[in-house]
Order: sequence, then C-alpha cells, then structure tokens
Amino acid sequence: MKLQRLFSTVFIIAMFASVGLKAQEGYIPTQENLDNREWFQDNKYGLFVHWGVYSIMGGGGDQGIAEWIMDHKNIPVGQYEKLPAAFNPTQFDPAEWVSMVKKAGMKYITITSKHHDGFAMYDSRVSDYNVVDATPYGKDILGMLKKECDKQGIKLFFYHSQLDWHHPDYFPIGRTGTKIEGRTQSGDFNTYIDYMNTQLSELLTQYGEIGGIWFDGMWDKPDADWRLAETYALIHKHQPGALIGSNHHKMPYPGEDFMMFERDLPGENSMGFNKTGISDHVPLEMCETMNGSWGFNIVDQNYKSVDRLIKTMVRAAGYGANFLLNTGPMSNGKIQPENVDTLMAIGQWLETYGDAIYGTRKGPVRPQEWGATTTKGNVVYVHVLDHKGGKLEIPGMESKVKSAVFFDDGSSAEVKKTKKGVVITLPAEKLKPIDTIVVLTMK
Ligand code: JFZ
Repeated sequence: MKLQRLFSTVFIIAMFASVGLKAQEGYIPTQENLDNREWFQDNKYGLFVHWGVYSIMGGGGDQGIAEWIMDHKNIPVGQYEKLPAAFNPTQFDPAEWVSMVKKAGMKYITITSKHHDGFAMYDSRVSDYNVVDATPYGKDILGMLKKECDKQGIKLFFYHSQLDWHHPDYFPIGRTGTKIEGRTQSGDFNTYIDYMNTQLSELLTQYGEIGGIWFDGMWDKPDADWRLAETYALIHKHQPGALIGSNHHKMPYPGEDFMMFERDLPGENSMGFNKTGISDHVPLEMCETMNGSWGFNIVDQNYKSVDRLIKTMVRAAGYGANFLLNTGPMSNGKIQPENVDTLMAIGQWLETYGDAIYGTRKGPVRPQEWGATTTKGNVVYVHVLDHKGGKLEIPGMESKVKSAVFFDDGSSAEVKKTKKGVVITLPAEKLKPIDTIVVLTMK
C-alpha cells in the first residue's frame, strides 16, 4: 500500500517534471487576460494569414505545399535565401485587407510573423533575415497591418514558429527539414531560444497592444527544452493581456490562454493529429484552410464551398470554439479573388445570422450529425444543419422552454417535451439550405 503511494507520488512528480514544469507553472492570468479571453470567445471569427517569401513560388506545382516548400523540395538554405530579393508586394494595401476582414464579419487577424523558413515578416533587429532588410519592398508589413487594424478596430495576433529551418543555432535539427542542404551542423539551442525570445520581445514591444501569440513547431523537437516557462512569462510580462496558444496538439500547458485545433472540430480527429481531449478551462479555436494549403498555392483549387465553411463555423461555435479561417496572400500583396468571394459570402450570411454566433457560448447539447446549439443568456439557438424536416429529437436538451420561434421569420415553432429532452417539429418549407435556426427562450 505504502509502496503504491510512493509509486504514484513519483509518477505524479515525473508527470510534472516532463510537462508541467516545462511551462509557466503557477501562472495566474490577470484580470485583463481573463477579459481578453471573454472578448475572444464573444468575437468568434478571425482571419488566419500565412504570408512569407514562399508565396513567390505559389506552391511549386504541388497541392498542399506552400509554406513547407523549403522542406518538401529540399531547397538548400543558400538558395532559399535568394527568395527575399524577389519579394516585392507593391500592391499590399493593409487598409484594403482590414476592410475586407470587417466586411467578412471577422474580428481579428492572426498573421505569420515568422514561419518554419525562419524569415521574419517584420522589422527585426536581431536578424537581417527580415522583410525590411532583405527585400526590395523594405517596409514593415506587420507594422503597417497593425496600424490599420488599430484604425479599424481589429485585433492582431502573431503566429510564430518555434521551429526554424534557417537559424544556425537550431541544433540539433528536428524531425523536419532533415534533407535540406546547408542546414546547421552545430550550434547551441539555448542561443536559438534566446534569439526567439528576443524576436518575441520585439513583437510585443514594437507594435502596441497585440491580441496574442499563436505558437507552432515544438512538435519538431518534442524532447528539447523549449524553455516555455521563460518564454510564456516574458510574453505575459510585456503584455499580461496577450493570449498565448500553441499548436502542439496536447492539452494546454500552464501559461497558455487558449487551445487550438488544426483543421478539426474540437474532439474530432479526422486529420490524425488531434488526439487530445477538449480543455474546459481555456477558450478554444479551430483553424481551417479554404483549399488544402495554408500559404498561397496556384494549383490547389480544391476550394471548400461557402456552405461547408459556414456549417463548420457553426459546429465550432457549438463546441464553444472560434473559427480561424485561412488565406495565403499572393506575392504581389493581394488576396486571391476566390478567397475574397468566399469571405464576402460568409460575411453576408453573418450579417443576417450573426446574433446566433457572436457573443454565444457552446449550447446545452454537444454538436450532433443534425447540427449544433449555441447559447446566450436565456436563449438557446438550435442550428439545424443537416436534416430532412419533420421531427428533430434532441435528447439531453433542457425542456423548460418559454417560447420557440424560427430565426428567419419569427414564426413559432412546435417544441414538445419528451422523457429524454425535446422534440422540435421542422416543417420542410422552413428549412434553409445552410442553417435553419430555431430560437428557444428558456424559463
Ligand atoms: C502547422 C504548420 O506546419 C503549417 O505550416 C501551418 O502553419 C499550420 C497552421 O500549422 O501544421 C502542422 C502542425 C503539426 C504538424 C505538422 C503540421 N506535425 O505535428 O507534424
């Protein structure tokens, strides 16, 4: 018995040593941070932007590759370094981008400050490998975008890659980019982490208040000491309100303020890498591509339909998760017209139905094949996404319904209490092609 207890104590200590202590142990979010988490959950919908010098190659002729082209095509470091000289997005108009985002009904932007290729899309002082020093364009893209975001009331987050195929101290190298010629043969990983932390300090001090940092890439070296405690504390010291998340596909570590799911609804694992559960103490976010690529790809025309994307957004909201929809801008600075069209169509839908999304939290029953529920105050929105009409039974649904109406025309809906929950009658003529919303006001 005693031995057993000793074992479990040792086990618990080992668990903390391997996971917990690596991150910001004992972290208590400030009130400002908690307020921002509420803001985040209320605002639901953002634009993910994967933009870097790789956009010049337009995906290199293969589907699904863009920002990964250095790895997929094994482009030697010295050759890849020639790309910045060709990066000149003279048609980049931040005002146009942010206006588009607003029309799309999006409330924040998460843009790549540095992807795995190591190239900084802002004015960094610790490396010339950045958009100001190494390109003919010579302007601070993130700074320009931030200014416009502030003007138009859009929050800006930075995606920052911890993985770096370019930096000489990213050593030993990890699981990816192993065949890229000219990568480092030696180096000191701690020097790399110092460098990364300095870049993060720049991002947190040069541009005013930002929404947060979206980390990615520690999965490249799962056993390395990433010094997360230090990095997270540094970010929260500069900006206590900034939300930290990391795409490590694990449950959130201490110091992280939200949890993300890559191309999957929370708890689903269609991609094969979202094997964790769903955190119940931090906000959630799901990110999705419009085709199959994150960065700009000229041959990937496998676009998801507007209907499908809206349904995914609604299901995500049903899980209480934000929807971060991606675009990969072209190397001239424009966002491809197909993507703009999709964003405008979703924005139009939100103009009508946004009340059932913004400001809501996950509903009383978890998303099902037929649809999802969201809730705000004493109202439950039943989003019917896939149903042929007739009786819709919802087991587990709170049955103290005061009134039930169709969102579209305000006409009343028939709701009956059952032993298990409620049954809603859906006349075929009330069904909408995307989402038929029944508004339940609870007692
Ligand atoms: C990552 C990036 O690699 C990708 O380019 C994009 O930025 C996306 C949003 O995030 O995707 C991943 C994350 C994890 C793995 C692979 C790709 N992984 O665990 O192998």
